[in-house]
Amino acid sequence: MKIEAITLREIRMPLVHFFETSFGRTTERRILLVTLHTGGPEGWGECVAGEGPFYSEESVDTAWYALENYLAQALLGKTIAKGTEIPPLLTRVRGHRMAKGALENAVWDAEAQERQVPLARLLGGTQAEITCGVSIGIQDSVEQLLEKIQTELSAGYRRIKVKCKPGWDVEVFEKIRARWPDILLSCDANSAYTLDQIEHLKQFDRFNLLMIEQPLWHDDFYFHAQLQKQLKTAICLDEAIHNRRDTQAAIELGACRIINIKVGRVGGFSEAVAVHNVAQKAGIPVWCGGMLETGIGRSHNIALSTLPNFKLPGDVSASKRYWKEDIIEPAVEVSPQGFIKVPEGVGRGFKIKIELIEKLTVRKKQLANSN
Ligand code: OSB
Ligand code: MG
Repeated sequence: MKIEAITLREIRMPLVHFFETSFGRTTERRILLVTLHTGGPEGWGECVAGEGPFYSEESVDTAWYALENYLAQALLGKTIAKGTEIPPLLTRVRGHRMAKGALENAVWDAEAQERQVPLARLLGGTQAEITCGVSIGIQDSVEQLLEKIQTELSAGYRRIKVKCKPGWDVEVFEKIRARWPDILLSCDANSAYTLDQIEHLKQFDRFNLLMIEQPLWHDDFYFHAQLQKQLKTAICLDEAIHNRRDTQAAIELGACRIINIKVGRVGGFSEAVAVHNVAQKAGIPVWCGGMLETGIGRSHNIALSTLPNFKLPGDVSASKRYWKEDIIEPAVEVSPQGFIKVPEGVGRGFKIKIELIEKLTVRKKQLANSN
């Protein structure tokens, strides 16, 4: 495919319900979408950067800056056969993984259409359905949290993950376990603790949690390894894993027993598959994380989750948990048993609702080579 032009656009979409983590509350998403114009099929990618640099260093605005000034320029006018050709073209720019991921994934999205295969198959996927969990943010009261958990269990979700932070942890887990002693339950701290709180963190072992996600610093393996030695509960790393080398280093150090893969956090599908492979070789299960994506990112997460070492339920859930109306059709749906059936059609398997996207667009820029 020849990359003839690239459109960057920002859309705004209010969340059905606010989402709160240890680093803050989101009520409306700003989402950067990338469209690749190739002469053939159009490729779409979603940048998962947040509104501010709180989950990682990136934000919608830094991603726009990197894409407009450097990353798009590296691809415009080039003829590309495969998504795997993209990372070497972008390595001159350091970091900006979420921006790079949006661009690379748009190439895979177009490539799957061009080759007339499902995106899941192009990535090497083998699973026909994926197992779904939910991530439930910090609520205004524990009662509200319990109500939300009840709703999600009734909808069929097979793993409940609750966000936690000091003051919203052990007492909350007590109440959850009192009502549901046996559900698959995990927690995500988004780096809310330090090693000084090790005695407190050891109390988490009482609740038979599937894992505790990123309890310590966002950029740390060493102290997570120390913590893991003293905890029965498996540590899962999210923020700290940026690539396959991090994966290997974290595993060799004993910093985690599980890895969360977010395709944007590692810079695109090529690196996500590489992280998956390193973990698989080491016998470490992975699962697919979420970043409050619209249907475009969601469809890409579904495709990635079909790889064989995605052995634990992911944070890939139904469109309606986040959006009144999603920007793809059909919307992503989860069966009453808690599975998403992977689309068998060509490409991402969901159509783009371009009219709706145009209505939601607050800025848009088409980039093309002048020669
Ligand atoms: O740490 O997994 C996280 C959302 C925003 C930023 C970080 C995280 C999350 C989630 C949401 O947990 C998962 C989802 O999209 O359902
Ligand atoms: Mg997380």
